[in-house]
Amino acid sequence: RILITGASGQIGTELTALCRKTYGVDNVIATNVKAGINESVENDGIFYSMDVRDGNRIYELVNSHQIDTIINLAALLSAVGEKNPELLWEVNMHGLYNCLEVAKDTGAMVFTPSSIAAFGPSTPKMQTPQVTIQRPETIYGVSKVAGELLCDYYHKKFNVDTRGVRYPGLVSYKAMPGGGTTDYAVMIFYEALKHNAYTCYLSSDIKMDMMYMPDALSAILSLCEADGGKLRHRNAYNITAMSITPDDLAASIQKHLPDFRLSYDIDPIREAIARSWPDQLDDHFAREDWHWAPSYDLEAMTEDMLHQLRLKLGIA
Ligand code: VAH
Repeated sequence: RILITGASGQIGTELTALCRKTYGVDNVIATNVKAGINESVENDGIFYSMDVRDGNRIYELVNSHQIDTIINLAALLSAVGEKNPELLWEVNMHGLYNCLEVAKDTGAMVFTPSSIAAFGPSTPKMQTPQVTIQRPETIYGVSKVAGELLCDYYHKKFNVDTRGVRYPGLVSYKAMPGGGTTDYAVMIFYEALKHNAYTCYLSSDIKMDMMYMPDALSAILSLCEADGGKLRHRNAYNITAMSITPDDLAASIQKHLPDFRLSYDIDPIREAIARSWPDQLDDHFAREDWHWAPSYDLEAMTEDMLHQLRLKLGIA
């Protein structure tokens, strides 16, 4: 059985539904620090409100539900974390520590995502290697590097089966993003359909790795189902699907909405964070070790996002 933390977040909402469909509703225990966030997560299967800072509670649920896989998504993201570094450290680090401690005692696997935010300004920007300099300058990035190292430590020292990927920015239409630096890549679609215009808080030339949510979800299932003996890395594999700028995204939208206009009103904080991240990752280890292969490129993502959001927003 699978325990998901942060199940009502941008990734968690869709991962919970996919795991319930793939593995059976009764084999997925969804948890989130707060209830009342997402109807389907809370009503379409087993749900508990749970704070990952409460290690005993995690232990209780893992034991009582015979959990063999913990997917730990509970986290504060980059932009919101800069406003509350203490809370981020408690949730992102102590929450992960609690999951690893429970896994050490119960034998459960722990999947927890890292991010391109685990890299910093001194990291090579293009074809960013799997193993390279990691000196991030956000508390979120620090928690991601520390989390990667903590997971590798638990794997090496206590033989805990830890696995993870470094996510790029994630684009999706079901749940809203959680206060990251890449949220523009989601909001632009909502604004394009509602107002045929969007004012972006990042500069037009900021190139970052991005990925459509269906690919992000299949990466979790593929990596968790992979033969552990074939994994040359644990935390965390570089994965990417596209490397784009806000201008690239606007041009792709304009193929469907010719009059869409993108303007800029730079947010210096999120601009500085985005500029500190790589432009394009090298993800060949993931492609070789567990057959990572994204299905959506920019054009396919744009087409599906606009189609799905038209349905969601009731726009013709
Ligand atoms: C953020 N969406 O913006 C997250 C992600 C690569 C960025 O980690 O903080």
